[in-house]
Amino acid sequence: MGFLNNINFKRLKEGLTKTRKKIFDNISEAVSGKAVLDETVLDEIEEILISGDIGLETSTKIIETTRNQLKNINDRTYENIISNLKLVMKNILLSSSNPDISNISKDKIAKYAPYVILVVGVNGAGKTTTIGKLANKFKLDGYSVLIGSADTFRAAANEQLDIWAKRANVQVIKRNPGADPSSVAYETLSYAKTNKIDIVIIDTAGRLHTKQNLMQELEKIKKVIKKVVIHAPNETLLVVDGNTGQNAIIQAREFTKFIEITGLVVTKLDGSAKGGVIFQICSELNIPVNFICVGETMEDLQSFIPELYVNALFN
Ligand SMILES: Nc1nc2c(ncn2[C@@H]2O[C@H](COP(=O)(O)OP(=O)(O)OP(=O)(O)O)[C@@H](O)[C@H]2O)c(=O)[nH]1
Ligand SMILES: [Mg+2]
Repeated sequence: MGFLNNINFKRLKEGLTKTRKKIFDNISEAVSGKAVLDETVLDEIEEILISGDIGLETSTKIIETTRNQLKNINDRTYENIISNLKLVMKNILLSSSNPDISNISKDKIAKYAPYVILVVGVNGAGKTTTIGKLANKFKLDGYSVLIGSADTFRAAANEQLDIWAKRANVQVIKRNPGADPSSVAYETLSYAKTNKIDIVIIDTAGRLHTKQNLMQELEKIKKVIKKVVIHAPNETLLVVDGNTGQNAIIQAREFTKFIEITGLVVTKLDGSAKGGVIFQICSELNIPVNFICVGETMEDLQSFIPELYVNALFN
C-alpha cells in the first residue's frame, strides 16, 4: 500500500537524526580530508556500516560494490565518493521495494471493498498506533474505514484504539477482553459488508513467534474472515520495531512460517540509532517494506521510498 501524499521529508529527517549521526557523520569524518581513498578508508566505512546495524553481510555487499565502482572513477572527491555510496545503498533498498504490491489504488479498493488489512506482530511493536495512523490517512484520502479490535487479550487495547479512532474519526468494532479474536474479526467484516465500508483494518494482540498456539490463532482469524469476505485479507502487514535490530528479521522469518506476510511496517526508527536495520531487512528478506514510522504523530507514518530514506540519512 502506498499513499501519494504521506511523505513529510522534514519529519523523516528529524526522525532519523540519531541514525544519521551514527552513520553519515562518521562516514563523512572518515572520508573528508583524505588525499586518497584507500583500503583503510573503505575498511573504516565498512566498520561504521556494521556498527550502524546494517549487518555484516549487507555492509560487505555495499563496500564490495562501492570498491568495484570506484575502480572506474578517477574523480575521488569527497562529494563523488559519498554520492557513489548513496547510490549503492539506495539500490540495496530498491531491490526489495515493490511499488506494484505497495500501491493501493482507488480501482483496487473499489474492486474489493471492503479491502481488508490484517495487522500482526510481537508485543509492543507498534501495531495499534500504526493502525490509528493508517486509518487516519485512508480517511483523509476519502475512504470509509472500519477498525476491528481483535486484540481481546489486553484490557486496554479497546480504549487505545478508541482514542486513535476518535482522532481519525472512524468506527471501531470491539468486544470485551477475553472474547474470541476470530469472532470479533468476523463481526467486523460482516458489518463492513453490510455497510459497504471501503477499508477494514484488523488489530491483533501482540504475540511471540515462539508461542505456537498464538501463532495458530492467526491462521484461525484468517480462515474465519474468509468466510465473510472470500478475498480477505488483501494484505497482512507485519509490524516490527526498528529498535530491535536483527530481531526484526528473525521475527519476520518466524511469522512467515505461520502466515503469509505481504508487507512490513518498520516502526520507531526515531527511537535509536538503529535505522540502518532497514538495509539489512531489505537485503535479507523477501518481503517489501511498505511503511516506516519515525515518531508518534500522524505524519510520522510514511510510505517507504528508498531514495528519500537514503537522502534523509545523508543529508
Ligand atoms: N517513538 C516512537 N514510538 C512509537 C512508534 N510507533 C509506536 N510507538 C510507541 O510504541 C508503544 C507501543 O505501541 P503500540 O501501538 O501500542 O504497540 P502494539 O504492537 O499495538 O502493542 P501490543 O498491542 O501490546 O502488542 C506506544 O507507546 C507507541 O506510542 C514510532 O514510530 N516512534
Ligand atoms: Mg496493540
